[in-house]
Amino acid sequence: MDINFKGIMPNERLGSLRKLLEEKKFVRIMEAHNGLTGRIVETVSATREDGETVTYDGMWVSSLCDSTAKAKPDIELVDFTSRCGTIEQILEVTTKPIILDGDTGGKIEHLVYNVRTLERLGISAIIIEDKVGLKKNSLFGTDVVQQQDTIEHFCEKIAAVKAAQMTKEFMCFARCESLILKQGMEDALKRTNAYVEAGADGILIHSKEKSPAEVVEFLQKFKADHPDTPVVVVPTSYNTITEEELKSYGVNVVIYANHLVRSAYPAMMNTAKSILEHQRAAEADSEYCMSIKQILTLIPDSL
Ligand code: SPV
Ligand code: MG
Repeated sequence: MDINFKGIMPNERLGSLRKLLEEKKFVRIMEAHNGLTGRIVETVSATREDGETVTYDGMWVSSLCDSTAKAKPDIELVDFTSRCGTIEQILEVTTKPIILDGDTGGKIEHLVYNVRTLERLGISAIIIEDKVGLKKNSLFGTDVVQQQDTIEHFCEKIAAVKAAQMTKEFMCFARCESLILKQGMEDALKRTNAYVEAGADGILIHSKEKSPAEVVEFLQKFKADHPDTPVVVVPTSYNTITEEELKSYGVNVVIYANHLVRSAYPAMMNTAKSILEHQRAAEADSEYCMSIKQILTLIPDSL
């Protein structure tokens, strides 16, 4: 892994997401929950069949992954200071833009201070979701009790973020949970219209359906009225939809929200189990582990 990088100052990083969105219209974001995963998102590339080499454009600091990596539930238990600790680790070793999963944003009186902290760190955007009370992960859907905020109160939150930010580049995306909570398409459209009206720089529409149909219907309707408003999607459950399809429906940001933590955990479990089964490490070493030489030199000891 190449750790040689020039680094970046916070103000430059902060503005880089807005710039990317203006230039590319479509950006690809992967979750990072520590320095090492930040480095993976920063450096990994792949060459596709058509010869095009592609990379990730930035990082998502997911509440689910940040909590899971700390073995805590995704219920806003990991507090802002701790989230900033994770962000700091990623900032130290990367240069790409960072989008923070801001959960509900908490109390407006606290959120406005946190926005300034995020700007000082060089975070490009916060995404806040229209829920109140004890937040549960959206992918539980209606299996658990989750309460949506009122339109009025959530609009107040958005407006407060926009009024609090010091830079003109910082972005606030409003995440609508109407489809997750089975409140219907009309409710999703009514809310997202209001959120844009309140000053949101873009919206995130979430869904936990296997099929992308409801997201596609939303995109067609929303984009007809707001062709230039950035839209974010998180295709975790409707994972067969391709980036080309998302682009054709007007999506501007795709977030792969949890895939590094979900793939790392099974690998670690296999290693830990194998050693217990075989009463030695030889089998795990050859099957699941990189060599000692590789791990020692994965991160060079100088910049
Ligand atoms: C997260 O990654 O924490 C998210 C996306 O908020 S989801 O888990 O789908 O709610
Ligand atoms: Mg989250």
